[in-house]
Amino acid sequence: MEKLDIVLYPEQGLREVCTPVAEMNDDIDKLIDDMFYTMYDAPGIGLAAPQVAVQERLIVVDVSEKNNQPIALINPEIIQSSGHITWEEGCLSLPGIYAKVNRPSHILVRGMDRDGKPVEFEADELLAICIQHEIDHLNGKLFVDHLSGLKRTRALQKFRKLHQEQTQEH
Ligand code: K2U
Ligand code: ZN
Repeated sequence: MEKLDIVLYPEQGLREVCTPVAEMNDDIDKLIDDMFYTMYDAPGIGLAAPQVAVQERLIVVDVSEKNNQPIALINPEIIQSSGHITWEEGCLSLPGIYAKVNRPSHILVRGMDRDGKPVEFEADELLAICIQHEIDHLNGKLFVDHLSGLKRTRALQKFRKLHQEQTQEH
């Protein structure tokens, strides 16, 4: 297991549409282990491959209290969505920035598991939010992109200010 570096905004890779995983192999399997390790260490409840500089369609999530319900999804797609939910989101690639985001509260998601088997399941509430947040990453989208112009501008200005101070401190 290896802790991977998490890519920070405005790295270009966070704005790219990621490539589908062609086939399961040992490299992807190790990457999944390293992504879970990195996510739990952050700590976080989700992580997408482009956040660790891998431009492939792979996400890991675990929204359980005890960090014991890991879900790895390869080439995930949202097949159906319904309902509405507002949640104060953050992002490991935009540390220190939080904002309320509206998303569908119920989704039907399809993909492949780490054994290469097709999976399809329904998700609600926080699991639905987390999977949507991670699939956004695979499409080069960040949670701040769901905000209105002024809120988005203010959030990114705050991030730049926070981050510039850290850069200048070193
Ligand atoms: O993709 C990421 O950056 C990890 C995100 C996932 C996420 C954000 C907002 C809402 C749901 C999932 C977070 O940084 S994980 C951090 C976190 C921890 C507890 C609750 C919400 C977010
Ligand atoms: Zn994120």
